[in-house]
Amino acid sequence: MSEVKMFSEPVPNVPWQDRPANDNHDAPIWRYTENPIIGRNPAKGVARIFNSAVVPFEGKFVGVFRGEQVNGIPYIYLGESEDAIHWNISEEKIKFVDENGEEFMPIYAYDPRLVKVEDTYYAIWCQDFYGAAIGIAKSKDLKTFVRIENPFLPFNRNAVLFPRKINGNFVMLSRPSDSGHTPFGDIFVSESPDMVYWGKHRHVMGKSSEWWESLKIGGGAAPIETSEGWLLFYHGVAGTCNGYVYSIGGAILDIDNPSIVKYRCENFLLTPEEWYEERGFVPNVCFPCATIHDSESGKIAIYYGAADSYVGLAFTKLDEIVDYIKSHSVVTTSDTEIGRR
Ligand code: BMA
Repeated sequence: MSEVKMFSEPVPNVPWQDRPANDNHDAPIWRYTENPIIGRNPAKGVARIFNSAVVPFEGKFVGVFRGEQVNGIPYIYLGESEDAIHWNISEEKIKFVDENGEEFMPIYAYDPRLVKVEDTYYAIWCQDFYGAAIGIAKSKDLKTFVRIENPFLPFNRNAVLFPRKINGNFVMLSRPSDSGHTPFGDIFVSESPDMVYWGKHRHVMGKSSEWWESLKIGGGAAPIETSEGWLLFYHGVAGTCNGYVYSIGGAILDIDNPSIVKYRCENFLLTPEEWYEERGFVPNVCFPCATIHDSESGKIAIYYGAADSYVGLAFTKLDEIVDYIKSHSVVTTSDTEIGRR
């Protein structure tokens, strides 16, 4: 097995369970046996939590959770945990404010990501801006969230920030879309010197001919910096005669120019097969939004929304997943810049 290095802070208390001895899955990624880690009605007024993101914070863990209120409107709730498995979800929505500290709430907010760049945490979500678009807020203490400029024009979803600047700029993946259930979609990357002005837009990768990602794809967890490149867990969607099926895929992007796909796994890494993934508000959805990873041990815990109803947890090891992605890599013309290669 190759020696792959992870460049990030060690997180010795990363949640973990060893791979079961009798696990027959092809990809080296396995579910937590006590899934789902967040079940229905997790807080007063919140019917379901899914598609949520977590980070290590002061020896513990904090997360931003997509909570579907009992009136059906999604919002973002803060949660805290000692072990990153058992979560206390606040009953209050996050109160977003503007630069002057005045309340500034989106009409709705869903599919949040949470990424630390330098000394600041950025929560990024999908919201209404005359249709589906991306919202961002910054926070130093994970208590007060100050909204900053919306990065992109509508329609867009699945914005995922890289955990460090590249060549001096903030870097963000996104997935231009329509304002509905979007039967198309590729991953693009954009840069910003200040988190206000975004440009240098590049295509990263498109849907593929593999059935599980043949309709559309979208960024998932914040990319993990490794000696092989940026390790990206994303979602790929198949359009079946019975609706969309969301699986988790893996790719490795060039470390200095993440619009270049170095490796892309032709196989899904995780696809709906457990009851909490196959059955729920929207069946057959595995939707990754975050990882917690430990650079010392190479352990990676992946947080994913399941069936738009639950939060699931899966595990992998850096060496094993990188080897698997590399040995099943198929990079196609949909992964290259038009007119460049
Ligand atoms: C996408 C998003 C996700 C959701 C998925 C499956 O378009 O809205 O929040 O998990 O559909 O319903």
